Amino acid sequence: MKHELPKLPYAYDALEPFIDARTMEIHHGKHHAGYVDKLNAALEGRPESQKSIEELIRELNMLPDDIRTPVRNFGGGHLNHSIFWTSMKPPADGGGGEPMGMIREAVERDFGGFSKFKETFDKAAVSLFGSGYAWLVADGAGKLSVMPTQNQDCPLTQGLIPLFVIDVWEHAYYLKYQNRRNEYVAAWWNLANWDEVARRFKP
Ligand code: MN3
Repeated sequence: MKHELPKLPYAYDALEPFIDARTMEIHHGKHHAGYVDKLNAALEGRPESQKSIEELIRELNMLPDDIRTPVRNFGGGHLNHSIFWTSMKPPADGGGGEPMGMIREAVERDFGGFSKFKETFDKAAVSLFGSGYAWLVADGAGKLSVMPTQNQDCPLTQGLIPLFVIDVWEHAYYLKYQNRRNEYVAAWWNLANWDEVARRFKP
């Protein structure tokens, strides 16, 4: 089974002005595509090539030594970007705003309110040193938390369920925002896909 670059669920320019089309084109068409190619190359001829990307990342620490690092980096890159694209929705289609229903209730219960959640998430995204991601995750009991991960690590490896994610590698924002990661993170909230969070959240 070959892993494939997923099609974006919107056009490259659909997240303008918050994320520019050129950044999206390079990020999806070059960075993400590169991870998929390198993952396929690392798994070629191996029995692990039959596993889904979710299985590989969930079972990362049980993989044979010689493929664990490429799966961690390239497989993580593939899965994390797949989650990142669907964590966003064009503002014209209802991206942004605040969650409703069950997610709203869980956010209020576990963070003490939406603004406190947002503050925690912003801090994780802005203060992460180097390259990585900030995540909203749920544990097996449905309790929400925010966590940063370094490089291409994914919360799934720790048994957590990723609900949404912001990519804070420089390639995600540098063309438009240069070193102003805080401005990118602030703008990103206009794209938050709460419908996808609700779909992934199964307490
Ligand atoms: Mn990226």
